[in-house]
Amino acid sequence: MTHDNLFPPDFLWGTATAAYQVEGSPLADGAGPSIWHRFSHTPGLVLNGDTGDVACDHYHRYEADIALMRELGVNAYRFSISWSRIFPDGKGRVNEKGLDFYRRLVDGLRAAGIQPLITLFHWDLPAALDDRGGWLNRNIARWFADYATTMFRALDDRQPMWATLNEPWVVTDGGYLHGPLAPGHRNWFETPIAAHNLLRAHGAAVAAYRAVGKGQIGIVVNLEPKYPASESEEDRNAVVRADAYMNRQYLDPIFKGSYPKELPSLYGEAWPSFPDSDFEDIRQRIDFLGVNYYTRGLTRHDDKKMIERADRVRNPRAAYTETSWEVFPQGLTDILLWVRERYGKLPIYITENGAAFYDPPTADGTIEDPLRVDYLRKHIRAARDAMQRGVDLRGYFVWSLLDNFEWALGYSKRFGIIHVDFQTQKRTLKRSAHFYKDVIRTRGGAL
Ligand code: IFM
Repeated sequence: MTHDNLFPPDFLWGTATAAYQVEGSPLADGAGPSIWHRFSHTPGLVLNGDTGDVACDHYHRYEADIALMRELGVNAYRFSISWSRIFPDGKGRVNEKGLDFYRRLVDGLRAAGIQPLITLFHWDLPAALDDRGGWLNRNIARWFADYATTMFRALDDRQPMWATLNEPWVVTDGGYLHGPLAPGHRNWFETPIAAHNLLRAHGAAVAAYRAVGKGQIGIVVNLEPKYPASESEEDRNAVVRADAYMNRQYLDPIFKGSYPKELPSLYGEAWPSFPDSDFEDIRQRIDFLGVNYYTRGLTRHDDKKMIERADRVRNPRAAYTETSWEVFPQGLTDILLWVRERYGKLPIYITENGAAFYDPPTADGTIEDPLRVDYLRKHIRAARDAMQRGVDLRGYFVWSLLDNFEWALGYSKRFGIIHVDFQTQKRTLKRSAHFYKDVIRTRGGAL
C-alpha cells in the first residue's frame, strides 16, 4: 500500500467469469458434454429450465467483451476453461479446435494489455468422466493433471496465471452432499471422498506445472468467516465446526498437510482413511491463494444440519443480496487477516467478490444499481484495510463482468456490472461498471 492510501500501480484490477456461465455453444467445434450441460438439460433441476446453451454467447462475442474490458480499464481477466472442449471424452483425444478458442481469447487479452488468470476447473466436469465416477474415482487426479499439462503446454508461453480449482467446497457440498448443483448427488459418504480427490487433483496439477510451467499457479477457495449467533457455548462450538467444514477442510491439507482435527468426528462413520502419501501430494507449494468472498456465516448450533451441525441465521439489522447473503464487508478484512495468521503471509488475490441485486430498468436505458455500487465500494475498502494491516493482497476481481447463468438459479440472478439482455445479447454498462472504472483509474481514490 502506498503512503497516500492508493492501491499500488501494479495491483491487478479484474473481472471474473466461468466457462459454462458465459460461453454458450457448449457442444461447438467438437466439444463433448459437461455435467452442467447434462444437468441443465434434465427437467426440473435448474430454475425455469434455463441452460447454458447460449448464455452470454461469449464463445462468439469474446472480442467485443474484451473491448468492454478495455473500456472499464481492467488490467486482468479471470475466466475458466471448459475441460470437455479440450477433451471431449474427458481424457485421451485432444480437440484442437477447443484449444484454438482459448488461444484466440488469451491472445486477444494480451493484445489489450489484460493479464489472463485461467481457472482449469470451474465445475463443468466432462460428462464422460462423471460416467467413470467423476470426483469419486481416485484416477481423476491423473486425468486432471493430464488435462492441466495439455493446457500449460498450449498456453503457458502466453504467460497467464493459473488456478487449479474453483471453490472445491461448493463442488462437494452442492454437488455431492445436498445436490442442488451437478452432478446432483445427496450422499454423506461420498462427500469427503470427492473433497479429497479434488485436493489430490489440485496437488497433481501443481506438481505437473512445476515440470513444464514458468509462471504462477494457485487455487481459488471461497472463504466465509464464521461468527457465533449468540454468546452461548453451543453456538461458539458450532462456529468451530462450520469453519472446519467449510474453510479449513481445504486450506489445512494444502498448507499444513493434514485435515483439521474436527473432521473425523464431523463425518463420523463416513470418514474414510486416506493414505499418508496423499498429503505429500496435496501439500505442494503454491504461488498465490485466490479468495472468493461474498458473505459471512452468522452461525447457530443446529442438530438437523448434516456434518457441521450448524446453520446460518439471518441478521435482522443487516442488508441482504438477492441470493439472501448478508452484506458484511468487515468479513472480508477479517478473513484475509485470518489467512495470514493461520497460513502465513502469501500473495493473495480476491478472485471473486460481488452481489446479485435486482436492477430495475430505467426509461432512458441506463441501469442504476446503487446497491451493487455500495457493495463494491465497501468491499474494496475492506480489502484496502486488510492491505494496510499487512496482508499481501495483489489483486481484486469483481464477480462478474457480465450477468450470466447462475447455476441452479439460471438467469434469475444478475451478478454482472455489465447488463446482458438475453434476448438480444446487448450489453449495457451498469452504474457499478462506471464506478469500478473510476476506482481503477484513480487507484482507489474514487472509493
Ligand atoms: O456464480 C458463482 C461462481 O460460479 C462461483 N462463485 C460464486 C458465484 C455467485 O454465486
